Amino acid sequence: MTHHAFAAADLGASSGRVMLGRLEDGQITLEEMHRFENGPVRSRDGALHWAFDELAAAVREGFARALAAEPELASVGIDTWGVDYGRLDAEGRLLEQPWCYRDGRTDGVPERFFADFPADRLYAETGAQVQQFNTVFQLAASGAEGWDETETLLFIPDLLNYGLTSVAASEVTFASTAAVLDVAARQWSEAVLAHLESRYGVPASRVLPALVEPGTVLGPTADGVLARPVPVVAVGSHDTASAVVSVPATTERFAYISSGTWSLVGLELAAPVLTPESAAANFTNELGVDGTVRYLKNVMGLWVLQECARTWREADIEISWAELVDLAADAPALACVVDIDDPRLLKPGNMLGRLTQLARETGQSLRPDPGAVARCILDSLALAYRDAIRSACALSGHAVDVVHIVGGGSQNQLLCQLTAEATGLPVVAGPAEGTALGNLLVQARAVGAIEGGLDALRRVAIASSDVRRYRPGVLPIPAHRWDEARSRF
Ligand code: LFR
Repeated sequence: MTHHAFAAADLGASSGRVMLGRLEDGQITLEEMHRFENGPVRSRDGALHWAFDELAAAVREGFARALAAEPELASVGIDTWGVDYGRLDAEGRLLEQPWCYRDGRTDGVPERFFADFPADRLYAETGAQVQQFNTVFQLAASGAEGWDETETLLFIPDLLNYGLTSVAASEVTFASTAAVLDVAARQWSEAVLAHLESRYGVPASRVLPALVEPGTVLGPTADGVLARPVPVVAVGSHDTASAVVSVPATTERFAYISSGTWSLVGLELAAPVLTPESAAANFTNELGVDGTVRYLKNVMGLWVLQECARTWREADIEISWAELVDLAADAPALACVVDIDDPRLLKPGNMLGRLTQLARETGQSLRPDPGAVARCILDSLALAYRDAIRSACALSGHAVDVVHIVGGGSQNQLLCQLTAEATGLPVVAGPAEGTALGNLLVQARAVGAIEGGLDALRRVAIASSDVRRYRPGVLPIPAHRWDEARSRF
């Protein structure tokens, strides 16, 4: 049987990995080649940046190992978290380490931006949710400095691809997270680019490269990058776009949760929803593979618990992730719930204090022990998933009868069960490495090893994934208790 091999680099905001995928008999098996930490680095002046050169070296190292393990490696592809970018000079050198989207430089920027480019106009054009960290607001915050020296602006995966191939291109699923695309046309928005130039001195139309759709073969790795040239595929280079490809769905009537640092909760649609109601609910229309739209909401995700765990570690309270989830399972249900999407939870720092404050503002009290805190976060996440799925269906007119959870969070059995309980829908959890799998699937098709549309890719995803099923009504938490909990904030 013919076998093909590909390597996927998947970089999240808290860790990165390079996975080798072997495709044989319609099934992909994954083998981890490299795993590394990631996280914003605080400079002396307090600003948050990414250590880009280290990330690029780690990706290269992972690809080198994959090529050593599979000398016939057919291609490589990269996906990363959204919105962030770097600026290159005429020699292709980075002008500065890329800013991290959690930096405070965009505080208050959306409000100022909307004073002369109204929010409803931006939504009608780009379909993008308002998150203060969207690239458009980062660019508005960046000031006019450095643009004369800037030859090209590339988003993080495009920047990594450029380092491998010397080809500058902007992959469209990622570009759609920036709020600078005409989302219906899948092209740069002339209106938004012109505004960035005239109002903020950011020469966006000069520095942004041509857009490419996922599945485009950018070219071989440049001489000396790997032991031999290997084709580089622009995959669904926004991590969520790759994750959605991997959803092992058998019908179109599904909602998904891509669960990691963030939880991205939504639907796959054929066209964007650009209504004022959708704007008011702050749903985003990000672009997906094969002309699809990822109609979704950012829910703050396991980030909040990750930050609490970090604080406990710093205070020498050693609790593993599994222990935390066990403690949460034993804690009382819905004792304290908060609006997990409160913007105050976005930045690193004293999460426990902020959760306590959110509880207090809504007349509740949060017990400070790890089990109660973890339970508060997981219950609050499940409530947020319920809201997001219900609103997405109502706003788009697309009905669902199952929720798919992909990504690392699909291994959190308590959260999966709570999601089934809160939504009243069956949950299918897995694959845990969905993003890497989706990345590999798009590569496999780009080099001709799989033929067909998203349904063909998903057949391979189904054959390749171990899933676990959860049905509602297993825990003693009746529906009215979720309604009551939701009414507290
Ligand atoms: C998830 C993700 C989200 C994006 C956030 C910030 O990893 O890519 O989709 O909104 O990170 O970039």
